[in-house]
Amino acid sequence: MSSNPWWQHATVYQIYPRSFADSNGDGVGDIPGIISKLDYLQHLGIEVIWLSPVFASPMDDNGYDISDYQDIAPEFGTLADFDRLVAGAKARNIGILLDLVVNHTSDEHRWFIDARASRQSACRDYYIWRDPAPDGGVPTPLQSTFGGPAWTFDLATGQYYLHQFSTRQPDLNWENPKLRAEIYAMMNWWQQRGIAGFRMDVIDLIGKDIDHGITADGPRLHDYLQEMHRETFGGKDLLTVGEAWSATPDSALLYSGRDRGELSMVFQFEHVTQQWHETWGKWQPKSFDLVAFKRVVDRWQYGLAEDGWNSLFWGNHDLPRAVSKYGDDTRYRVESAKMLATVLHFLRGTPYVYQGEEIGMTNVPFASIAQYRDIETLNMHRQHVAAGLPSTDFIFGANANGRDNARTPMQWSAAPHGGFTNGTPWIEANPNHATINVAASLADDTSILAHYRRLIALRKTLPVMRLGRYQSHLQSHPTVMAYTRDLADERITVLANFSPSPITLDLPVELNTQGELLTSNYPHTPAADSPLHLAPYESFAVLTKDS
Ligand code: TEU
Ligand code: CA
Repeated sequence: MSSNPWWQHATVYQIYPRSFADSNGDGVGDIPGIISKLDYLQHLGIEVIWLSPVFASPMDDNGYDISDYQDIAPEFGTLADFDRLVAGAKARNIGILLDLVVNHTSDEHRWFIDARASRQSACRDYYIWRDPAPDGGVPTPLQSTFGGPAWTFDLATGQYYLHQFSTRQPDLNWENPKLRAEIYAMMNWWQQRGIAGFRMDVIDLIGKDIDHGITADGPRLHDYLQEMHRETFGGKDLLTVGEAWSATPDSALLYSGRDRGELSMVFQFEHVTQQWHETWGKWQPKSFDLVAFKRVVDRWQYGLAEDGWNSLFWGNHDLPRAVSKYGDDTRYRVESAKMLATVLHFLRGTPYVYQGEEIGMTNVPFASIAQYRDIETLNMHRQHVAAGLPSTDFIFGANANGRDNARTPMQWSAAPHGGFTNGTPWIEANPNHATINVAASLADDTSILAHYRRLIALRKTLPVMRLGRYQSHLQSHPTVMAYTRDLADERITVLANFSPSPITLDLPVELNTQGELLTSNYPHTPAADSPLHLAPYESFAVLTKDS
């Protein structure tokens, strides 16, 4: 791996195809819709698009249940459309990351159809089958992430199959070398089509040892990733990022260490799960604790300072909208959205922008379960209500943390459905699209969009922003975050007020706000001397050069 790979100074934009842009009025986003927005993405300045799955799928989990890895779902388009997207993006210096979902397939994949036909089928061992427990019940007590047991009985062959997600997402058996070879061949087939890399779905689960109750970080995980590296993207200068909910700074070094021959980086979720209720998880979220959050940032910035590489993100298609979760999506929506962007984009790592984050899209206040579409939310609603929780209480949790918050149509204009479709969208648009939309943002050079363009442009020109050594300050301050980045004689100082109240701050001597103001979310220039006054959600970054 070269010492300064291209993806260390790239900014990635995640697209959820179903909700991005609908080109044919069927209410479902599609690839021609994405192609029609490439000029907008070029204007934003991003260099990579992470494309959530567009492959053939019965859409039980919106495409994360694949029935054919080498074909495009008709509702999203055709292989020819995909090739046009890759070519159109390349012409704008944008690479396409594909979503590799190989912990499980759809139950409509030909491998599974063959596997469940008989115990002697050629693909039987591509999946994980176990006999019933002595009492005829499930082989192990493992629960699915989407609720209920992780095992389903197959009457025809008299065995249970494992599915860590929905019953229609049977887990693949990575211990089978023939299966692994088929997956590597599929990956190489897509590489031939000019993609820039892979985002890998729940990749920390493929090394599972289910009989010992081990799902994540299993005994053979890194053997498989090193084999995958050798057989597919090794030496091809691609960006590979693994989704790993179990990752810690130490295990992240195993995935992304320079000489490990595995991945470029991982997505870790410690800043997400630290806000979950011990028992009810994300359905009863705890309030945001900045000091706890800063501790996680320090762990990862220091943990991967010498080796490995961080991914940086607030949101994605599974998480609530950043400004609603970490900022204020009413009175200070603009100021807090800009503050969050500044805090994230000056950290050391590769930043990811989730569609709509760059215009400050918010969570959606759905009132009834009938408005939701996400299988996890619908399953969990059923389970919680069956356990006696009033539906309204569950909706409260779903409003805060449900995955559909990220999946409402992209808001392009004040037109009906935010200009996402001329038809009826598969999920309702957020009513605030009348004011929060791309058209209004493009017309306003003080918009959140203009702020993101500035940050993305700075990363291309400032080596200290990409490679500077991270140092945190004010670790115990309850509402202010402060850190510096140093490279040679240059230092960037970042300060951010995470609260809706003005703050007066005695600046420690090592924090100097004098220098070139790189960005701020208020028109005034930050004061030079201490005490420093910060307005609600005020944030800025200053560049100083040693004289
Ligand atoms: O997500 C893994 C995962 O565990 C989350 O889906 C889950 O929702 C968690 O509670 C976070 O909210 C990946 C994909 O990102 C997700 O969209 C898929 O549903 C899942 O894997 C199965 O493929
Ligand atoms: Ca469509």
